[in-house]
Amino acid sequence: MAILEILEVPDPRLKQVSVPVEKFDDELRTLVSDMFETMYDAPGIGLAAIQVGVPLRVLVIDLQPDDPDAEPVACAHDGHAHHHQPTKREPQVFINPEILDPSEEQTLYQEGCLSVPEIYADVERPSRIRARWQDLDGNHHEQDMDGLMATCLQHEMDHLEGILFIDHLSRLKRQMALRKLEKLRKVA
Ligand code: GNR
Ligand code: NI
Repeated sequence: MAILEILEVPDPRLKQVSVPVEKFDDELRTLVSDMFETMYDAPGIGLAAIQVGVPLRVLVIDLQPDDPDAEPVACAHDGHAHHHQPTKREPQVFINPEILDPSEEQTLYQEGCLSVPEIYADVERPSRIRARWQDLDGNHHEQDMDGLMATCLQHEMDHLEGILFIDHLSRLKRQMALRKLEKLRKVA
């Protein structure tokens, strides 16, 4: 297990189009477990492989990120005292994901991105989608999604095409966001 470095704008690797996974092997399992560790550490609710420099069509999502300020909960329900995460983790892996029938209805959501730190902006995306993907064993899944899950999956799918959420903004708003990030980096 390892926490990987998250690439940030303007790293050109973030503009790469990621390629489909063909081998469902131990190397893929290690990548996914390192991606979860990196995402929980950040913390974030999603991560695409290209954000850690790997141009494969692999995403991890957990909409229940750890609250870094919360104390681990002591628990003895099975007679043995132990600690567990205060929020229940719901890790989900999406390999070679596709979006089917996006709704015409759009939703506005204030998005952020671990590769564009500390910048938040409203992005409009289809409210509901049907997603198709493979799991770590190569089995296919299909599911309807809405709410934050639909938004997050579309944000992550964009990374696979080399697109960042700021690319959905007007040129003026994108330039303002990138200048703000430059300023924040200077004081950091
Ligand atoms: O942690 C993240 N939060 C988030 C909030 C709104 C919409 C999308 C996201 S994804 C982001 C993590 C990230 O950068 N994934 O690529
Ligand atoms: Ni992102």
